[in-house]
Amino acid sequence: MFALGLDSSTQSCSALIIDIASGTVVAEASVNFGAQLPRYNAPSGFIPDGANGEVHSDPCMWLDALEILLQNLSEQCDLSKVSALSGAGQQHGSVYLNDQWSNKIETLSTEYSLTAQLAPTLSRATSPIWMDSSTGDECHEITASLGGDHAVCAKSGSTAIERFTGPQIRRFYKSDSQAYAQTTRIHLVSSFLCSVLIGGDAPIDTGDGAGMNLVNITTWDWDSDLLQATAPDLIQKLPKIAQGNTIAGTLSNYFVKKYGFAPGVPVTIFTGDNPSSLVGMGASQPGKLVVSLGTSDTFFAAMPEVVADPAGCGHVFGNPSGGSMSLQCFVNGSLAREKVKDTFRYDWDQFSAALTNTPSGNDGNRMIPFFSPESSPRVTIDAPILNGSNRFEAWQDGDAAIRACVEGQFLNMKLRTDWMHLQPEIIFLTGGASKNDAIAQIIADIFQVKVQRLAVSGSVGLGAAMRAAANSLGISINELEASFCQAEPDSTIEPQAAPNIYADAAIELGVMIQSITNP
Ligand code: XUL
Repeated sequence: MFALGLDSSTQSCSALIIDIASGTVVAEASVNFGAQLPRYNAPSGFIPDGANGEVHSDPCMWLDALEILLQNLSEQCDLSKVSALSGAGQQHGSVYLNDQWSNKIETLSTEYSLTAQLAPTLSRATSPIWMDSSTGDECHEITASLGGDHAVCAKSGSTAIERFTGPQIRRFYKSDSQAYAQTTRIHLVSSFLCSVLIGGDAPIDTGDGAGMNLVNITTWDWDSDLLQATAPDLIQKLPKIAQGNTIAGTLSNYFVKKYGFAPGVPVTIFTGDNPSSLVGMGASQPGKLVVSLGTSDTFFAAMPEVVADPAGCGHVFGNPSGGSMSLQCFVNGSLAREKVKDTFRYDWDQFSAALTNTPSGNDGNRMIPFFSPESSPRVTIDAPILNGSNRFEAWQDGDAAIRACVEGQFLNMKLRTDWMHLQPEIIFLTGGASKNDAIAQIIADIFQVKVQRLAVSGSVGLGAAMRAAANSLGISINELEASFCQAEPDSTIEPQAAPNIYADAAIELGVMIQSITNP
């Protein structure tokens, strides 16, 4: 039994096919938008140099990539063996369709490409994506209409955010009301691609849907106040919201005829890339946290109960495996670690040695390690704040500065995620810096829980394939996790520091942070 998982991300569209019986990945392919589809002039997957913070992509590029990808997969593997399919899309991006859409999508012919048939159904030529920051005014308007940040966050799981789809829709309505009026359907990237695959309108799942500032996280349905604050007649233009285990339909004949899939393959509704990654990392049940160390550091976890961040910095999304998940982004990630390293002209080995040479708690030397405006907590700042010995505060103690930076990052992460009421049993660490044992040790000590590195690559596509297998082939998520989400050998790090060291340090850093957020 094969399950196919698709991942339409910012720079590429990838897929993998898993064989449930052998617990292996049997085929993998990826299409890089910039390199393989240069005619869209989007070297990094989006149209560069947009005005006023606009960042758009051409949805036809995503369709062309899907076709190249399936062609490539069909050359590697007999696609008639695929018996379940699902996928994920970059979150927040939206596709605007006109009154030809519903007919065209049901009558796709293999004589023409997807793009040739669906380009005329777009009521907006390009799609705003998650990198778009042009909607500051619209966020203010939606917030004012609801009565403040707290109200928007309590209802939708996030404050009004520039990249979220509701503010984007409002900007479209305000700037081109005629094209908005001609729009009969608005899809997310995820639900758009799912619709194309089933040849009909697919629902939006609660995971990706919660990234719109339009879905109520208590009812998991469209929220009438948010809809009203966003744009007129919006409810008629949106598909249904559904839980992640919903089967959207079966694969359309277009794909059966063109790529050799068997007829009747069930397609599970798509979700956002982050919710899909939660599943692919083996963390879809509460108790398992994922910390991804990248340009920015990201924290996500299945939540035992639905609560919104009272500080309005975090996000609540639906968990594709049921319930909800949290996501919190820390802008000052790898770049901050690198800046401190470079200040002392250390290489990465010296950076790691500095962590080993200094004690847990860093003799009371503390740093708010923000080199640029931070989102968790929201603060405009351009240089770290140091508190400790004279040498340390004067940036003369390289080893202490490096430990203070890493401790500061993860003490802040602990403080900012307390609202999620998690009871962690394990942290799965991923991303570039996750291989660094000294950083992993500090994370284990601060959270007082064991840290493990997983051998999973492509967790978004894998999560999609696992969801498809769980929903359509009757395989339990536990069984799938045991087969596909393996830890790297010798990758487990147990906490070593006494719990009170970092409990006290968190209080001290909390006071420092409070003084810059509420001066
Ligand atoms: C999440 C977010 C990004 C996108 C693209 O809120 O904006 O992670 O999902 O990956």
